[in-house]
Amino acid sequence: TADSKTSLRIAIQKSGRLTDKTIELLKGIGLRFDDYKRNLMVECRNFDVELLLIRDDDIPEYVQDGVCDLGFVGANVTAETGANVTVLRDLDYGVCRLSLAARKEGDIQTTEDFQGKTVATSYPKLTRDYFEENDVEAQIVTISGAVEIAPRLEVADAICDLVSTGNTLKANGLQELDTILESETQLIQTNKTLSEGKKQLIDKFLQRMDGHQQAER
Ligand code: PRT
Ligand code: ZN
Repeated sequence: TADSKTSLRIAIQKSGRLTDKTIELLKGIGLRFDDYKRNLMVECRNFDVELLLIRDDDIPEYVQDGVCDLGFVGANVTAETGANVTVLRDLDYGVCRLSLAARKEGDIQTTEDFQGKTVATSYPKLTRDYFEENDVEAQIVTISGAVEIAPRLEVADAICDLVSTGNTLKANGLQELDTILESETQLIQTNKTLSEGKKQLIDKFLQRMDGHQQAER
């Protein structure tokens, strides 16, 4: 039907650190839906919204391409993918930073010390950009998980990874050096042309979100 075509499609992380908070937020602003854990796509019962549950890495590109109109995703992921999207809101969860770290009391202490060294990361683009800006030639080793053990395995001299409490670095004998990016969860919107119907739905959605955010304070 014409109605189902105007449904807002919102991408959220299927299963991970952002999932519970995002679901909580959506329920908090009055959206009703069920069984999101088992499905890739979930329709809201009382709002013209369907949720697409996917890996966080895919969210910025889905929103960029207009497959989804909105998405909830970490600023770190959007920055790494370099997706062309508009940030509508910065949210107060999923807060972390992308930082360089090296062995405590090792020979890497400053940015210049990275010259000629290897750095393991899941964020090759942001890491490469950082070294380029600082005129340091470091070799980037891209790995998808457990980056913090790379120095011990001698896969790399240092790492560039997300940090929140700093406990993971500490537990692995690593010392946080420079921060490349401060991150939090963001609500992003596609830059593709939207129908009037969708624009109105987004306005309504944002009004509810902002009202909810205020009520929480
Ligand atoms: O399966 P999918 O691809 O969707 O999930 P994922 O495994 O890629 O991501 P997930 O769920 O681990 O994280 C989702 C998002 O949460 C990230 O993209 C960030 O925006 C945000 N976030 C916030 C974090 C952290 N804090 C965080 N601490 N993501 C990861 N970490 C990891 C970090 O990589 C390191 O291993 O936690 C460890 C460090 O934590 P501390 O507290 O010891 O410093
Ligand atoms: Zn991911």
